Amino acid sequence: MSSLDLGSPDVADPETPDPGIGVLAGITCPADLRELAVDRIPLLLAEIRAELVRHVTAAGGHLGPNLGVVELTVALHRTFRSPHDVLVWDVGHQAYVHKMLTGRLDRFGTLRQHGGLSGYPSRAESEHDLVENSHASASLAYADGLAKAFALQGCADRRVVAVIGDGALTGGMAWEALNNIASAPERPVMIVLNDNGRSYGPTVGRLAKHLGALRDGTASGNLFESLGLAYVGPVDGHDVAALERSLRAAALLRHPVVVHVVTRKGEGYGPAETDDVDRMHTISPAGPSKPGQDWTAAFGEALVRLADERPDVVAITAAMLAPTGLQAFACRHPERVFDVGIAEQHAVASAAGLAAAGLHPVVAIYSTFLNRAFDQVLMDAALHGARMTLVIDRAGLTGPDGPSHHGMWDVPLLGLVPDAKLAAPRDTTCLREQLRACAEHDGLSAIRFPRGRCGTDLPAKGRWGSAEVLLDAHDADVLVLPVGPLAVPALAAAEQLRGEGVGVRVVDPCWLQPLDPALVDGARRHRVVVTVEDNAPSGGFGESIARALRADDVRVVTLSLPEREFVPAGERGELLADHGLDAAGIAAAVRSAV
Ligand SMILES: Cc1ncc(C[n+]2csc(CCOP(=O)(O)OP(=O)(O)O)c2C)c(N)n1
Repeated sequence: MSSLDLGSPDVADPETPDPGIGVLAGITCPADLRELAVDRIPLLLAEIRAELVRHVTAAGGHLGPNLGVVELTVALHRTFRSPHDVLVWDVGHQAYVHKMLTGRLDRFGTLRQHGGLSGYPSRAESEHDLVENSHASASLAYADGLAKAFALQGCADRRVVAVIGDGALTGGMAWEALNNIASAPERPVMIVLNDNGRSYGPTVGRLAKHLGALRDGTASGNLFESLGLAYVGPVDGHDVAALERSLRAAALLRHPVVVHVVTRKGEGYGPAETDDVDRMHTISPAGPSKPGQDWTAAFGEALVRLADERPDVVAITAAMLAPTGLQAFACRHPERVFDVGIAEQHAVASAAGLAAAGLHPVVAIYSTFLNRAFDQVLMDAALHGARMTLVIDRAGLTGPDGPSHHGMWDVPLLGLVPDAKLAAPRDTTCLREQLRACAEHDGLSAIRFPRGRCGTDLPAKGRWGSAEVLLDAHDADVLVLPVGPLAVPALAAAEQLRGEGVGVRVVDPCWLQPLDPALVDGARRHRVVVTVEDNAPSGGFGESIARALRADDVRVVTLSLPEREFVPAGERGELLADHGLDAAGIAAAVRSAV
């Protein structure tokens, strides 16, 4: 077969004609792709790239990773017979092309929208999707489990193929799985290593160096072969024929094997190829950006100020330097920022080590990924009295990334950690003050804020201990306690209710744990207390208030996300409204309680 690598035309180049979707529209399932004449493939690749760019630049999503796997996805579906053979996509953010080729092209325009296609594989959407967790480094464990099951069930003809990026390969889970996969030569799991040298930014650590040496032929050994895995590659990930040859050769080995595929993130789209920050790993929808600073940037600035005064402050990220706002700190104090790879457990446990030696580590992490490191927070940090700060971004409803990305478990989880303090700022002034207080705390503390813009400051009118009164109403017997920026809809609800003759006091608790006794005392002077939070209810703030007021004659209404349910994708504002956490929902809850 001759090489099909034509060099990707730049779909952003105005000189490049729009290829349409003449070939792509004819692919309704992978079998169509296998029957496609080889000379049609270059046009198919161009059509896929144009569709990716057209839709993702308009609606937002993971552009760079998908542009990088166009040829790889085509080759995988031409070589294997999904769903009989199982393709497991690590993270799943790079599965857009897979969606187009498995019968979802007509709905591609609904990607990541409320009621539309998920931004990750989705079992509800297709029999070709199996794993939708979107938390990195888990694909090899799934593959190991599937291969074990197929062996026991006598389905040895079903191939298991995991596609994992070099970034995801830095995660501990991947290595636990490799240890298992390599020890069973009779179970031929195929690991397709999609090596583009990047996570968001360049992949860090010694493993990344080794992959680089394997890529350019200067490695003195081969880590995978040393483990007992077969190794095929490196193969040009933008050459479909070469990919198909390598995948077939690897399948014929009937042995656990790593196929080392070298790709370029953002391939074929100039603005992505030249984006130094993250190759357009993920982009926002087109349109004017909303005014004001976002929470991540506000945290980044506050941390730089703090770190300028406190040489003991160091920062840790699990492969998300820019997305967690640490870029400015890294430019100013590069030696005080540690990117540990996609390794949240290591991030927290190594932070405990930094703390044990007298530094003050700040672990910047998305709420959903903190789930991975709960044991490290509890045992490695809290049990040892580690003085450290967790900065939890994307807390609460996050939006279009869906159930795996909503930050709805950090409050309940941290509620289990003895002596941990947890703050939720409502605006940037609070963020700065609370970050400082966290860094001064003699133990583990955390601060949580959502995705999006911060809005204007909401000044306090008074204090109840560490809680801040935002709206006082003479003789009010209803108290609303909003968590963090939910102060905004709470104040709007109070305004509406005032017009109806219902007096409402709004107090920002500021610290969700431990509960300030002054807040509890103030709350018990009301007939109705309404708490508002966008996290899971069990172990949430509302539950602690209700527990604290259990012996009092106070009606406590707790507004939160639903109990033990995964929340689907949607815009944050839309989802808040769906769950009664907007001004109208809060006002309605007060009306029915009084
Ligand atoms: C446990 C976990 N931590 C962080 C993330 C956020 N994240 C999504 S993709 C990504 C980088 C993945 O890099 P790689 O596996 O090399 O894939 P690429 O995007 O380069 O194709 C990260 C850090 C995640 N999904 N899961």
